[in-house]
Order: sequence, then structure tokens, then C-alpha cells
Amino acid sequence: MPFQKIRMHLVVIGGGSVGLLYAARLLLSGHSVELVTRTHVQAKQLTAEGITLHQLDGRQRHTAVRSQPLEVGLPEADLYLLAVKQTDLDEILPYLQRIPPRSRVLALQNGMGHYERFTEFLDRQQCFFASNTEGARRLSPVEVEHTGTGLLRIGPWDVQENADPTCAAFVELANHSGFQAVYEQAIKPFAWRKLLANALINPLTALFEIPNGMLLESPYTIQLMRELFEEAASVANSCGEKIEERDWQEVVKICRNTSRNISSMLQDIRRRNQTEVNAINGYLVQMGRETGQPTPMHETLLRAVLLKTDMVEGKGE
Ligand code: KPL
Repeated sequence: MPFQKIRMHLVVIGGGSVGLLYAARLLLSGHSVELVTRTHVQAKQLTAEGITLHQLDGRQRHTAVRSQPLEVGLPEADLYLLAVKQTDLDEILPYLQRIPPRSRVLALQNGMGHYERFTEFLDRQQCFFASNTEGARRLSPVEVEHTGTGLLRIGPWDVQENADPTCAAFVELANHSGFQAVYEQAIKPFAWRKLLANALINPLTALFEIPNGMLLESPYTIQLMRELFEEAASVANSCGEKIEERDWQEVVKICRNTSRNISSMLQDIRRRNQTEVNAINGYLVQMGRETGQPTPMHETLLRAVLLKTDMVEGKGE
């Protein structure tokens, strides 16, 4: 389907790094996008000032954007891009319950456990999931830096033979807007692999306070990542996801491609926000318990990140 013929209205929910990046690039390519934020202040600022995007090539681009706060409700859309963290889902999901049956929701969360929560509020055929490895950093409520290229995989959680027309059309729009996007028959296997990457990169960068690429600069951190990978792979394997050597190479590649990125977990800690560690390392620990796979290293990381979050809490920006 050529993108010129695709007319769809998109609503991005979430004014964090991923939400701002997607909204800006889609708008700059001429697509119809509104941005819903969790706070009044950010919505007002975005409507007044637009979004400034710092591109990978060093250029800055600016776009106007229509924005409103979540509490006003959700505008109608063909597709909602849900770019909030796992920890914010409780607040957002009840709003999605009211969307028309023809609308689709694309969940861009890291970690696992959200699939079940989505299906409590929406029909299964409305829920789509993404595995996104694009790097972005929010510089201010109206400014975002694109810090690394990645791949956006979109699809239903479990295998569905026929592609959903709305999500397939969005894949075209995303590619036209400079993202590398693909439609997959099922996202679950990719979500597991992304979980592995996040379970290694995010807590280590958050604890050491370093950009992603620095993890590859020392043999000690590489060895630590490798051991964490093997522990996580055993859990994945016992949950029916066959993890292979090339999946380790993929984690290293994500780290390299987003080398300048400040991981979302480190960004959260710096902003004194809750992190997604429970949905990432916590999920691995829980699945390890359920399947009889020991996860001492992920458990230690989980505790260390929760402790660090507690230590910085209240000293906020
Ligand atoms: O998903 C990410 C995150 O920071 O949450 C990666 C891909 C690791 C980029 O930083």
C-alpha cells in the first residue's frame, strides 16, 4: 500500500523520550498526529512551543504539535501509540477502554507482563505490541534527541495469520518517516529478546551511571553482561523461548547502536521516577521462580536498582 494513499490519524500517548521522538518524526513527514501527555503543563508547553528534534545528523528540526492532557480524555484515532512506561499503565488503561472498536492500540513498553493487562481493558484484536530499539533522550518537555537507530517491530502478541490493516498501514507510515519498521506475525518472541537486552543494559547503565556504549568498553562489564545473559536465557528457555548465541550478538549490537544513549532506566533514576525494573529483571526473577531456574544475579540487580531508586527519591529535580 503506497503511503500517499494512507490517511490515518495517530494519537501518541506519553510525552517522554519515545513519545516525543515518534510524534516529531511522524509530524515532520506530514502525518496527522496529536500528542496526549500526563500533565497539563507539558501539553500547554507543547501546544505553545511545538517539539524540537535533535537529529542523528546533528541538525535540529522543529514542528508544531496539537497536545492535550490525558485527563481531558483521548481524542479519536485510528491508532494510539502508547509510549508510556509500564509503571504508568494503571493510570492510562482505563481511558483506552472507551476507544471505538475500530481503533487499534500499539503498546511500546519495555519489559513483560503488560500483554495480560491490556487484554483486561481492550478486545484482543485491538491490542498490538512493539519491540522498539530506537534510542532517544528527552532534553526537556518539548525537546528530544535521537540518539541511535534501531528497529521497530509491530504485531499481535501471539501468531495471527492475517496482518491487521491499520497496523500494517502504520508500518508504511513509520518507514516513510525514517523509522525502520516491520510487521511481524507475533511479537512475543521479539519481546523476550528485547527483555534480555533491557535486563542487561538498563540496570547496569543505571547503577554505573554510564551511557549504553560504555558497557562494551571494559572486559568486566562484558563478562557481567554475558553471565546475566546466560541466567536470563535459561529462564527464557524454560518458558519455551529458545535463546541462541545470535541473541547475545543482538544484545551487543543494540548496545553498540545506542552507544550514546542514556538508557530509560538511568533517565528515570536521574529524574527521580519509578523505573521499569520490576517488569524487566523482576519479571525474569518471577518466571525463574515459577520454572525452577535460579536467578541470583538478576535478583541482586533488581534489589540494587530498587535501593538506588529509594536513595534518590525525594532529592528530586
Ligand atoms: O530500550 C532501551 C532503553 O533504554 O530502555 C535501549 C534499547 C536499551 C536503549 O537505551
